[in-house]
Amino acid sequence: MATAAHRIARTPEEDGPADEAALAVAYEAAFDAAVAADERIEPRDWMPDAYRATLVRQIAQHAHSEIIGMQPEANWITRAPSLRRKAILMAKVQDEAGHGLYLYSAAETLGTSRDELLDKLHSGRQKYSSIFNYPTLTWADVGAIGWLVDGAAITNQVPLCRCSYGPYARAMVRICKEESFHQRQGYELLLTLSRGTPEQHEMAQDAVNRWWWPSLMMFGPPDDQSQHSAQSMTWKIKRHSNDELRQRFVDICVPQAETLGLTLPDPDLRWNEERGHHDFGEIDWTEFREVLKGNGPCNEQRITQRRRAHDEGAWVREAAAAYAEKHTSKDTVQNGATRANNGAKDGEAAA
Ligand code: FAQ
Repeated sequence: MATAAHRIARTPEEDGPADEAALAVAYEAAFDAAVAADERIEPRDWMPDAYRATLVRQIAQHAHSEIIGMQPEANWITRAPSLRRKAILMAKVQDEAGHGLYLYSAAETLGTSRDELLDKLHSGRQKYSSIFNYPTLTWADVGAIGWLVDGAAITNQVPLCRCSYGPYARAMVRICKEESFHQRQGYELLLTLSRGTPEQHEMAQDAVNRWWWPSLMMFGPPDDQSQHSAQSMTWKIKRHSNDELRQRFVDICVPQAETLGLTLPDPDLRWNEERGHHDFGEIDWTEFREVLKGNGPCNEQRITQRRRAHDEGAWVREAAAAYAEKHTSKDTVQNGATRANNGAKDGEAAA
């Protein structure tokens, strides 16, 4: 079946001396038709420059969030209260590194390189999620991150599995499965604490008090201040607005908090029969903007640690590159030798 997608892989050069302006219009029309038909745009397809730039911006920010997000939880690996909890936490932190790698790979299909993206992160030219600029003060914070931060991430990311850009959408499928497991481990951890001693319960409540509002900020600015939402939704990169997803998250969390026996720190939180949703209090957008500007409690610590990890890992990257190079040349020599041998055998056979 001829789909709208078969048309955009050709480049102007392949099309010969045809009128370039007319071709540009045709490519754009084919791209719009593919998006409208809910087809996936793939790396070799023609796409508008602004669509490519938006994807690089969002995927890079997402990838950076995954790897910076390792830090607050890794802070507790050595102090996890049991071997079981330590093993679970190590696996989770490792998963986040894996998510970063899938996402950097997805960004690379758009013609950028991982080095370039990391350089932009390290020099402050690209963002990572505001949430990771808050400290993990107690063990209960590991639970609150799993329940609320991974929970918010899933709410935001499940619709991204239907993103119009193929490599990003496919990466999100696997990431969401893992995040869902992370969310449950956080929930189970908090439930254990909440049902434990009064001190443990208090620790769980304190963590929820500190992580609730920053988790709501993860969804981005309110719709009327979100500069990218409208265009990203037209391109079907985003499927829902920031406020829609934030509302969905609040509605999911309220009954979960009741089961946990914990209170969400918002006196204005109540069910609105008419809207069929929970009303909730005003988010402190000044705090959000300050964190984005670099003035959150841990911004400096996070980026310093990231730069240090990158510098200290230089020898690993060099060793891996040297190993790959050695194997490529060995393979080339071996393949050459095999071809020569085969040639000799052929020669013998011919003789
Ligand atoms: N933090 O016009 P919009 C995770 C920026 S992964 C920092 O609404 P957009 C896993 C935004 O970039 C968490 N910056 O933008 C995990 C833009 O600035 P720019 C990360 C924010 O793109 C769990 C400006 O504000 N998830 O947690 C934030 O349409 C546990 C205007 O905003 C993703 O990245 C923020 N919270 O919508 C790991 C999901 N919000 O770029 C470890 C993919 C907004 O013009 C442990 N991303 N900004 O300079 C998205 O869905 C979108 O990019 C939004 C923002 C929804 C974040």
